[in-house]
Amino acid sequence: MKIGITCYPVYGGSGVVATELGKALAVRGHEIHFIAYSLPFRLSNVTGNIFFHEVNISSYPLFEYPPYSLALTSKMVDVAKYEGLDLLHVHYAIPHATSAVLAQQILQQQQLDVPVITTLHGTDITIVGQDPSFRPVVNYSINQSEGVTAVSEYLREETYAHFDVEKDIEVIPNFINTDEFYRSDKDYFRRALCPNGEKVLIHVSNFRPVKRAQDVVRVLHQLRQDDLPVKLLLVGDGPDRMPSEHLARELGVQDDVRFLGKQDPIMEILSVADVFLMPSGSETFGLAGLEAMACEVPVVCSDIGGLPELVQQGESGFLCELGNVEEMTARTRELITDEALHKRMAAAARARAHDFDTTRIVPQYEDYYEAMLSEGVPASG
Ligand code: GMT
Repeated sequence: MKIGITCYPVYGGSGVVATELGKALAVRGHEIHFIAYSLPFRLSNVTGNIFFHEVNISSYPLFEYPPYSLALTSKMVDVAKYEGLDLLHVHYAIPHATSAVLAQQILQQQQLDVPVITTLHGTDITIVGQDPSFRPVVNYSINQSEGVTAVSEYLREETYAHFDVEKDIEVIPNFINTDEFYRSDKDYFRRALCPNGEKVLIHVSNFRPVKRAQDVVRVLHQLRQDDLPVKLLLVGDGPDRMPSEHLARELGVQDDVRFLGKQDPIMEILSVADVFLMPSGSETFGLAGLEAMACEVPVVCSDIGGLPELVQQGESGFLCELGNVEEMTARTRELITDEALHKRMAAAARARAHDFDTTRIVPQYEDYYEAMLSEGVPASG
């Protein structure tokens, strides 16, 4: 198949999933055309049957807000027509689904049928998509897509609860290539970070308020109050980074926290960690948690959203009441002080990651594409 994929190419889970999907589909013989405003960050080079089409936006004095969605639509039309795409698969509804639906309608006028599949990822449904300034457009774009997938059961139910969607939403969970993503020996890095053999907690996010990064600093503080030898690595950047830095200083734990900023070699960093902390207020799947689990790092997270579909309570991690720092601290303490428990849960985390291996999940997308193509594109309107 010739598949057009659109995603946010920057730091973020939906872009990672879209990119890894494109790479895995290319390995399976499909021709993949990424359409985005820059090269997706996990797609370092474009080779063989993977192509990249950059969306350029012309500036014009009238455009206080350059219309990216329209430039994207035009690029989709162009690529679909001249590369002969079989379908467009867009990740994150805003504005990708809308651009794709419009592109499809333009192509239909030229007697070209290019079905649109929209994968819903998270805040496109749970937060920003529900804002009155977007909701009618998101609703329309979901309904006009031939196929709609969601990354968890939770997200599927949220979509039905908050939007007027009647069509079936297929749940296809996120995935990871466990052959390429695994814990490796990074002892020199660990010794440099923890010269006295301290345990390592890690948090990876884009530091938006929904990630509750300050709770992670509070967990560290409580553990240090008990004199537990522990360090905290914070990976990523965003609006809550500075408040988290301030909090670390205010609580006097700044020497035990390292803010690493945005990092690409995430597997190497996860390889020195003992516990992954994810106190999020909303999380439809928790891809960062899956990456940690693939590196044998048990997850201590909020018991919300799609996280219970990923983390098995007491086996591969601990699900805690949202915002309950004491509970998260207690669970983390158990993991860093009980070697046998940690060993068992680290192995269970890796085993759980295998359940979401690329080889199990990517064929589900292929089957879904084939079903969409064989059913044909219904006439619009
Ligand atoms: O929806 C977002 O906030 C952004 C999105 C992203 O691009 O990182 O994250 C969501 O999609 C990820 C990939 O499917 C999921 O693993 C994340 O749980 C989800 N984030 C939230 O629901 C907050």
